[in-house]
Amino acid sequence: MAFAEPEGRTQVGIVGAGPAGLLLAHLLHQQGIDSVVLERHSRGYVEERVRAGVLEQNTVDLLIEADVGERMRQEGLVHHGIEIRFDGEGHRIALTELSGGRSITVYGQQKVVRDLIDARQGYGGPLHFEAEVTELGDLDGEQPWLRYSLDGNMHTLRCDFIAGCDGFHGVSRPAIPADRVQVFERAYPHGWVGILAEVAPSTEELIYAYHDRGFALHSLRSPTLSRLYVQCDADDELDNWPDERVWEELHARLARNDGWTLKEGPVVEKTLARMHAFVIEPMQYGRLFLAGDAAHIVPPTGAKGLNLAVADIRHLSRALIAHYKQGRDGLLEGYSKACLPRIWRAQQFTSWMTRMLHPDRSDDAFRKRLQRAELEYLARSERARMTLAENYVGMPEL
Ligand code: RFL
Ligand code: PHB
Repeated sequence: MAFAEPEGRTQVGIVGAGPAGLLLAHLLHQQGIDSVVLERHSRGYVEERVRAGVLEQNTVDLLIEADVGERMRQEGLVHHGIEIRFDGEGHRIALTELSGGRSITVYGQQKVVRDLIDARQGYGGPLHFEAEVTELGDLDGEQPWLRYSLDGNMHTLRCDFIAGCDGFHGVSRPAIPADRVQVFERAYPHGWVGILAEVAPSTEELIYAYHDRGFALHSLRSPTLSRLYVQCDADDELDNWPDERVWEELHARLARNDGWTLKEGPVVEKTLARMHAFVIEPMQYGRLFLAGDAAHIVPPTGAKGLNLAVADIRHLSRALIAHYKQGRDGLLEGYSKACLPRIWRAQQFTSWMTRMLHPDRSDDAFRKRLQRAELEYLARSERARMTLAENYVGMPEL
């Protein structure tokens, strides 16, 4: 490589300042390992981006262990159950009781991101915003490098390892030769229109609702902010969803026979997300390691995406620490193998939740009956609810 441009060096080059990249940088720093984080968007953008809200027990435990859980402990809402609603009736899944004492915490992803950025800036760790990585090279050599633009100039960074934490649309995954990996993919015919509304949540626990008009979800962010979603078609457009239509559908789909009502408030954010499942195997090539959405995507129905990203980083950080501290590379070599069982468990769980809760225009009468039988089984059987609960809170041993 002969680029006439400023060169830098670090131990681990990290592409992307989402939860995966930021957490990795933090865990490495705690062990004295250097890294540089490069993020193509501005700080304001990544801190404001509204996304996930449900943290599994494993995720919460890791953030606390890593000393970045203080605000989450104060502001996060610990939940012990969720509701599955259909035919105007609610059915509680007692998550904690059915999972041997585990719970979930509702805490916005952008707050996790903000806590990690604050921690990184607190000790002056290199973290560059508006720094877009355009190319990765020598991934199967001893000294991989990446090129990025910053302040109108191109730079190169030589690394021992590169962590591709740049989400589904990043540059890291496409840098792996296509014949060295296998891709597993499924497009769903559904999307979700999501809103953030300035109104006290109308529920204490999350509500997942099945309705002939489509799925709806009532989630929350704080005592004064509600997060709500309605199912739409995958090829739908946000323009087709003015606020009034979103509320109308939410009222209809979340209706309960006992007169429960949904409170409305000003909509402060609205997005449309299409559903997609994706896994790349293996999640590594030479000295490049993929983590989080760069390596896998799940539909949001099981609330797993962020939690899987954190679980990948748990493995990757341990593997890099073993390399630098003990000179042992077994964990690095086995990184992908260690992550994949959890990823496929989450794929199966979210695929099941998605199929059970989303009616599809192309469903025939037989499939509709199967869907109903599945929901009624959940309402009747504690064993069925236990299966949902242990998957939803996350399985500690995976
Ligand atoms: P991210 O968060 O996408 O971060 C990747 C970062 O990389 C940057 N980047 C680049 N930087 C430099 N150079 C380049 N060439 C770059 N290309 C990209 C991007 O700008 C970005 O900042 O990936 P990460 O860290 O892997 O985190 C994954 C999670 O964000 C994602 O899985 C979750 O948000 C998914 N998800 C949910 N997960 C949960 O666990 N629980 C939930 O309740 C939940 N709800 C959701 C969700 C995702 C949703 N959407 C919008 C897809 C609800 C929704 C609606
Ligand atoms: C959210 O609060 O944004 C949320 C909650 C549960 C999900 C997906 C998203 O399954």
